[in-house]
Amino acid sequence: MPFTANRQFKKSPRLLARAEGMFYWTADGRQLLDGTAGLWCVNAGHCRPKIVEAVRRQVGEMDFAPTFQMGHPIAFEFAARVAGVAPPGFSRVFFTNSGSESVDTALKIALAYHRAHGEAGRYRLIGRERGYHGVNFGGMAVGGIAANKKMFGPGVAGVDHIRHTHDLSRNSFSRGQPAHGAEFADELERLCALHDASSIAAVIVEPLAGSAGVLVPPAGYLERLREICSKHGILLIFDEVITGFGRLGKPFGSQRFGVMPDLFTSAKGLTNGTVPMGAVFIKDSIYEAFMQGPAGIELFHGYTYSGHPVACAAGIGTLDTYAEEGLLTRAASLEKHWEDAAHALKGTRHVIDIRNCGLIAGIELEPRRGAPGARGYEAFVKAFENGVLIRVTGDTIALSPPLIIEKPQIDRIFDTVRSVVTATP
Ligand code: PXG
Repeated sequence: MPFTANRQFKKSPRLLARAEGMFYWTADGRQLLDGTAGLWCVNAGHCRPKIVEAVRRQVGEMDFAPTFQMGHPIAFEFAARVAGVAPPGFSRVFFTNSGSESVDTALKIALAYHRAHGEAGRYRLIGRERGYHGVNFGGMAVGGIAANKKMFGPGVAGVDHIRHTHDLSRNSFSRGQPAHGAEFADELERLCALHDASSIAAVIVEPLAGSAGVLVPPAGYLERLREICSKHGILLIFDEVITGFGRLGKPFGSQRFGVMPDLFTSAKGLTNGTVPMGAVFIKDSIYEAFMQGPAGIELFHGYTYSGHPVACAAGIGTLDTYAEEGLLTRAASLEKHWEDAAHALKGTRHVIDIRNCGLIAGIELEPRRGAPGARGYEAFVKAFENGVLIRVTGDTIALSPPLIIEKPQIDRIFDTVRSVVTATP
């Protein structure tokens, strides 16, 4: 099972059998309030009629069509629609089937772009400690979570990392962007000096690091990264698999933080989690550079299921739902209530930090001595038994509900977290 302790799970399985709106139902019929939008993906809530109907229609009309040297109208229709919600200047989209594939695709586009415009010597890829970019070889290499790498050998050559941005001693209990740490971006200058900037193709970061425990970028940090990348001709890639599609109160994290990358990845909220799909958004000038190259296939890359018709239909139904209900900006109107509810947990037993941005919160618990992760896992199990689905990564509780959530449901999530954490030894 994916990222699951199989033996532990099979002793007492947790099975979800049905979902609607803000709720799941377990196989034995218990209702659960969804505090995690599935796995950060069901931004419009579960089983929304427009999406269900669009998928149903498409699967009956054309189930699959070949994608190499062929196309189908709905893929172009969805590409145009989704580019319409992206920041200006990103009118080109490459479809994949997951966040991991989006990351590896974006890294390959970065390398191929430099070759296309005469800088084939740029081959290095820079990631960040505590970054999560999925599980394929490229994403694993630039990722910065040690446990994700340790079983799998040396991986991709030419990769280095800048330090993470977590700084509990200066920034604990920050509301929104922490005040300290813009200077952590200067590490990129150090790597430019070490490796020679002209060998570096791209830097990839999550605008807000999700899986590593909700690390909000310090004020000025992303601006600084952008500045250094521009200065040295390095492409900046934002991994927006979690931050995309309204999670931070704007359609994309780049818009929330006011810093534009050169490429960005997405998945999850792209189809509301209904059908697996990812997309890489590409700055127009990068696309144009490929179109100046020799005749033939400009980017030698693609998947059987790139732009799968049923996924595109789900995506169109998703965008319709987001638009009708204003969901790509709704988090902004709930953010104050969410932030206050989260920070009201300050002083709760075991809680050593609370972080928030948009409709995301991270509540860090002090690890139990000699058993890191145990306290977080027990809180998760207790919350599940109490009818609320939360997510833990190590000892940090990460909350990211569907963007249709109502204020009383926000209160219920944090009340439950308070009681289960308090009751955890
Ligand atoms: N990039 C980022 C930033 C992600 O968060 C991926 C890439 C990979 O996506 P796929 O679709 O290949 O899984 C992710 C995935 C969690 C959690 O609870 C986060 C993810 C997946 C599962 C659990 O933190 N993020």
